[in-house]
Amino acid sequence: MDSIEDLAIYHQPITDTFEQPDSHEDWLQLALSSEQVKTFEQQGFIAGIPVLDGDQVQYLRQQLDRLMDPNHPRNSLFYEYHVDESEDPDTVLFHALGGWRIEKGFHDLLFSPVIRMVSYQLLASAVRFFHDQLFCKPPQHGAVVSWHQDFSYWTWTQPMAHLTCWIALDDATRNNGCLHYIPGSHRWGLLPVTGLSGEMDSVRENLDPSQKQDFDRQVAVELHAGEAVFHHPLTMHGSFQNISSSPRRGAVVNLVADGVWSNPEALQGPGTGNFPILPQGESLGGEFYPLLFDPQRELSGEIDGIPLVGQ
Ligand SMILES: O=C(O)CCC(=O)C(=O)O
Repeated sequence: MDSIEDLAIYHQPITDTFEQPDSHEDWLQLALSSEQVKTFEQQGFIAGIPVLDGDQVQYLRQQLDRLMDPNHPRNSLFYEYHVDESEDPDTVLFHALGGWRIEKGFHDLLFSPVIRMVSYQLLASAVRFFHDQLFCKPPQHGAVVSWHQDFSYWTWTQPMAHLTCWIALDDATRNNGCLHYIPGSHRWGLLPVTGLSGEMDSVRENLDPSQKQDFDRQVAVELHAGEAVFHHPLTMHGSFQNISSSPRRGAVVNLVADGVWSNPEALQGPGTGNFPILPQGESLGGEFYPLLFDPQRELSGEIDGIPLVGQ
């Protein structure tokens, strides 16, 4: 049998899909403003960040079609693969982790200069890739993603210095199941896992009355295809059903600050351990956790004028 090529061995772009900045000035053009960084700090998310142009969206959609075929010759490289992860038999949620190892476009998405720069600003640190995800809801019967905090799935890594970038591959609207957020919920502290695609509201059983009230302030984040929303690892978010006549497909890049280490002693059940796990105490690195942005390497350490979280 032919060996299956695993793109994880490449820690640099394989295609020219994403033009890389070649000057300090180019990097600065991509940076969030200090107002945007403040919004992230206050709300726990920042939306409407352009990541992909029209051609890049088309290219990734074609690659996604291939990845959604369970007979893809490299399907075994996925960390996790669910043709349908919905607990409701009447709705469908395609969810998969690890596409970056399989198709070049999704591999190179990690190296999007916008994602690299914005992650640096929001983590205020050198940035490492954590893992990727695909969330796709078919027309008419796309499932919910229940309200949750991402870090509840990630306690096997410490300290909490994580970030999620969700990229729309279709226009994401209220009708087709765009993400919803509870502003300020990143200050609630960590809540337990209560299911990915079952009851939309199951997390509520763990909330106090004031947190339940905060749900009245939930915000729908509608995005154009190619735009992204970045969120904090404790920000409460979820998405409702797709009842529209078009699909709602999203790609996710999850990131960590360089130095986050492996804590498998804290693995806690389904959905929390399907990653390449490193020994207890070892910093994330090696084949599966490439360094994506190092301010010394990319900016020669000249970071004046770049707004960072916590400044
Ligand atoms: O795509 C969705 O609806 C959910 C995405 C999500 O929960 C995440 O990226 O953390």
